[in-house]
Amino acid sequence: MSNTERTFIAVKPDGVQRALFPEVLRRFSQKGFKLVGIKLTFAKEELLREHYSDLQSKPFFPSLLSYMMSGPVLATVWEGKDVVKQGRALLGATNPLQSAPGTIRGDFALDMGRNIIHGSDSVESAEKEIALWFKKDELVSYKSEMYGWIY
Ligand code: RTP
Repeated sequence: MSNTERTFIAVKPDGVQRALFPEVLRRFSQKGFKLVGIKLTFAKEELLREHYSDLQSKPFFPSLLSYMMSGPVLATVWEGKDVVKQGRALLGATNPLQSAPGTIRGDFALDMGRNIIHGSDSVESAEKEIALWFKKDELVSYKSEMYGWIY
């Protein structure tokens, strides 16, 4: 794993409406990750169908789509060592009933259908999701002095 690994993290509409996005940005930044892309956007149905293509046959798929289109999403890309796995750990389990206190879902969510945040589950999904949500020129490369302290 290189220190330039990237992941896609999206604060879902409930997380934006509940003003939890500063907390998400704080947790990822303070863990040591570098923000390389960010935008507030209304997700289009076509994009969400692609993003959640593996869930299309699930009974909750239509409600998942309406939830994700119910308000703006804060789409972000983070960079750093093992960021995909570390990001999933910061999020906590998908079902808030199983997400440990101290994780984002464990601290702020009660319901699987309102679980605040999405994070890529593998390096491959991260690459696919980043390309789906961001244009290349919306991602920023820059040197962060904090890396000298963290690694
Ligand atoms: P995410 O993609 O949002 O990070 O979640 P995940 O990988 O941890 O979970 P996944 O199985 O991919 O599910 C995607 C999102 O669908 C909603 N969901 N609802 N039984 C249900 O009602 C149900 N199961 C999943 C959740 O919002 C979940 O995050």
